[in-house]
Amino acid sequence: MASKESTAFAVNEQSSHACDAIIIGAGFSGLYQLHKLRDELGLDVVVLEKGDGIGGTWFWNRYPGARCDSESYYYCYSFNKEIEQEWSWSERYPEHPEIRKYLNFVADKLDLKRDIRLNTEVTSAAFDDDANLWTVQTKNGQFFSAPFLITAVGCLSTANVPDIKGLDSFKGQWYHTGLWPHEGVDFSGKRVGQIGTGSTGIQTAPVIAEQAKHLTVFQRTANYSIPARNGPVTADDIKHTRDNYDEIWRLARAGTNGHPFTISTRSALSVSDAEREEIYEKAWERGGLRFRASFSDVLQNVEANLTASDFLRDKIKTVVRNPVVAEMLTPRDHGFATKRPPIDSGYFETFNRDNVLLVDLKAEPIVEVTANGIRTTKQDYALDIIVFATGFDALTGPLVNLNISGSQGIKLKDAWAAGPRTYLGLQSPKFPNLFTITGPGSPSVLCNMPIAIEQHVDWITNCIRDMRANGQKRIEANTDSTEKWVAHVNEAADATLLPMASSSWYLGANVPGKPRVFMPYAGGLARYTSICDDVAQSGYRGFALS
Ligand code: N01
Repeated sequence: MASKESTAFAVNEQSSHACDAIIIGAGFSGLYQLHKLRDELGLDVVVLEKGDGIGGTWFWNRYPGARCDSESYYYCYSFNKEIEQEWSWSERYPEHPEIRKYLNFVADKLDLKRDIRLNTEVTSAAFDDDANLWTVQTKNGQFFSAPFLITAVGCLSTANVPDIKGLDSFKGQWYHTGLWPHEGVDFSGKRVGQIGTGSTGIQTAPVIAEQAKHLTVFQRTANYSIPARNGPVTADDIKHTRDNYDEIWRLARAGTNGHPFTISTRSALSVSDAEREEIYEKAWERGGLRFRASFSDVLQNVEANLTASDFLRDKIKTVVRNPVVAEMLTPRDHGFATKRPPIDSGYFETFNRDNVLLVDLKAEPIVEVTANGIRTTKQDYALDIIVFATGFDALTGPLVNLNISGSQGIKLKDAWAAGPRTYLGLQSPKFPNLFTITGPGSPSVLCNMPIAIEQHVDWITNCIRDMRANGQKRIEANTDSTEKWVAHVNEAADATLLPMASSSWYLGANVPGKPRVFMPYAGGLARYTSICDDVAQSGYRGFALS
């Protein structure tokens, strides 16, 4: 373990804390990283967490209807058999309080909380080239220093509140779904306006519509959605899962998206129309993200994709009674799953309610927020509450906002001005000893997150272990290997239809001014894992170690 003397930073001794590794964020990734470094490598580790509780994305996203889109039995850790056998989920898609309860259960079981500093927001991080040391400053004036800095800040944690003229003048209340008040919001008797129809908007609209006097949904881009078919988990389900966990995790790691099911090997174009319809119908009835796996080429071939898109477009017509509204809700500008596909509990049905109105922002863009509501180019909508379900400055936002300065003072914000440049999504040149869990350039958001997180945390832990064993103090991604990796990330994306959705947050398109770069690695989790393993086994090819 590093001694205080060897790592102490020359700032106010009263408020400085020296350790072996600093982790930023106490969600799924921060908790597991703490456990690995502290309990397996025996390091002195501190986790700095902005919130006053643990849970990461599940700490902040408490909007009505917030649930997980992966199924509960695999939206959890796989590294600990006791946790696996002791924990029981109550629903197929657990609601946010249950996921927080799970993470607290894990943190208590592994005694993690003693090394987590809550209410500790990082305001900057700087690398000292001479000492090979990161120093992190917090909003409450504390300094932490360590040779290793690991970001565990999530990919979707920087709320994107659109800069709409007049918002300050609004007399009602407004909220962003990703920063939801912990005490909840009382919608009873209120006229609510919701902007945004991504996964979040699609989850929250049905619940708000039930509680509010009236809901107006302002839609910029119509979206596909598959029914979640949520329901209780039975005792038989729990037993079956517990008995089969080894196989479940094997399948999850062997696949493209970290889900424990296989993608069909058949092309959507290789079967008759009737057979294809039957396969889609079964997948629709089963519900959830598995719909994507119905055929091998839904995300590879435009014609194959069209079969899935058309099937889902037709479903909207069968659910929504008013044909004009059904057409407004029908996506025409992108293919199914080229943007992250939402799953829902009664989303399209919501538009059959008398107290719900759909506004098409393509036909009547928002002009401004007024004191009393939202004004579009066509009319004024009187509102008491505005809900921004407008997503996030994804992947890069949470990292750039940490105000990180690397070697020779270079700022991450400048290094990534034209888009993120990482080697394996794990490191960026000029930022030695900084590891980014599920960083841009890794499979991250294209996966069931806990599985992607575990793969990264295991790799980082092994890397630090190897460095210590070899007496190495510094690791830095080479520029050359990074450029090649960035090219490979683009190539992997271009082998799919994913870059075709021009409004996708995968491309940064949802944030005005953000460079249009496809950010996650679309080559699949299994392939990515084997590349990372190979790099490690080769003695960390592509990194400079000293
Ligand atoms: O955000 P989004 P999200 N004016 O960016 C619209 C994960 N997630 O929070 O498409 C008007 O997808 C925007 O319109 P457009 C999941 O990975 C997971 O819904 O850009 N509208 C879009 O309709 C998901 O993909 C879970 O044209 C504006 C919406 O707001 C990711 O989080 C649950 C606008 C934003 O959709 C993000 O989902 C929920 C503007 N100025 C989310 N700006 C679980 O697994 C944006 N929009 C539980």
